[in-house]
Amino acid sequence: MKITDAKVFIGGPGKNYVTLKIYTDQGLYGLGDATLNNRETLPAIYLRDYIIPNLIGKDPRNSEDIWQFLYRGAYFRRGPIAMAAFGAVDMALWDLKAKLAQMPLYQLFGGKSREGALIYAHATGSDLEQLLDSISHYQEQGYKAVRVQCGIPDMPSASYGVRDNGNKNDDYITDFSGIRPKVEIWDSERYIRYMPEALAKIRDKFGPDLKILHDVHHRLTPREAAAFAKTLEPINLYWLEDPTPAEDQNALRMLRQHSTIPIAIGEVFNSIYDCHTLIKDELIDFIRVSATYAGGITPTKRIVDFAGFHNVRTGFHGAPSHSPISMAAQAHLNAWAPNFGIQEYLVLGTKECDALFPSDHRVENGAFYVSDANGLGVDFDEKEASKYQYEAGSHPIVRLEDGTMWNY
Ligand code: KDG
Ligand code: MG
Repeated sequence: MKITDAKVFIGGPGKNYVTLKIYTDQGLYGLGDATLNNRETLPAIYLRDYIIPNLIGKDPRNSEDIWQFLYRGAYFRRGPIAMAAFGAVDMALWDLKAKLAQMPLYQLFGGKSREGALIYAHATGSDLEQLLDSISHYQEQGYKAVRVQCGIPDMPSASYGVRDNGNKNDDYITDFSGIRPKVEIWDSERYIRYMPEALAKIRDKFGPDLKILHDVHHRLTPREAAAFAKTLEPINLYWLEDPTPAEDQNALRMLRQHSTIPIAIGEVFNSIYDCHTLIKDELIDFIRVSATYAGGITPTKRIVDFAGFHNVRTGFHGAPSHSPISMAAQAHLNAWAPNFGIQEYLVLGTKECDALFPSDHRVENGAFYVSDANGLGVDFDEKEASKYQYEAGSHPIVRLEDGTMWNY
């Protein structure tokens, strides 16, 4: 069996999905995702200029060797651009492998450990009242878990993760008006003062069963995060995400010494080496890598297995920019993983997205049910794809009130 060709597509309904399609001499094709939010053209160029010419003629069944070829062969290793490109190839090869075996992909990992996999949505509000309404909206749809983000009184700009367009499933994190980012102003003191009170009111209103998650988006210093985490303990969060900058892994050591709050981190990690110390030293409770940025299913499955040795559960990234192909790859891992925790989920919900990526995966009552179709169980409609093209977008950047750059 040989790879005969591969193509990269960029675009989607209000999102710049980067989709790889690998063709073979047996008529089967595999699909992979290389969407690197706000830098989408870069993995696409890596795929087109280097990777695809090297794939032609290779046996797609040798997915491990092809992954090692891409990773070791690059010499200058890692980084999100390269790993997203490798991730797309790896997903497409697993898709092909499972199609060849005529099985849903999870069967190749060891079958299902569960039926529905718990998911969480993003509830947001520019103030607490709006946030409470947004949480009710998701609860009414059957969600058992929500990430809650809220505007902070007297903060000059919206705080992280606050939508200004209700509860729609669009990529509200990206501003598609151009490549130059808007500026948001951040104040950690006001945030630390207000957020515990807001979270306590949420717990009071929704009772003990709602799983409440909150994302700090890397904005606190280690000492601030430790103090903040201690005050949140009575609220019983499901997790506190990215409390400190992801590069400073010692920060979590400090946090652990001061608080028992569950910590989730890893959406910006792109290799097992980024996760290694945090998992081995049991400094986190949930690992948040995504199958795209971590380099595909092959390395992500290794991370999941390693995490399992240390009681760390999965909580894969699934931001609004996340492609249904990457989500399908994660859904198969979620169905299998003995140490599954939760899945962030903001993909479906639009007719256009379902038309571009037809699948029988389904969401019901706050859980994701993986399709039993062969392979990843998601297709890609090229005719639909021809309606879309790349649109430049950006995340906001963040500054303190005196103009100092801060972490987005
Ligand atoms: O592109 C950036 C997003 O992926 C990120 O802001 C989303 O923090 C995020 C989350 O938890 O989904
Ligand atoms: Mg996050």
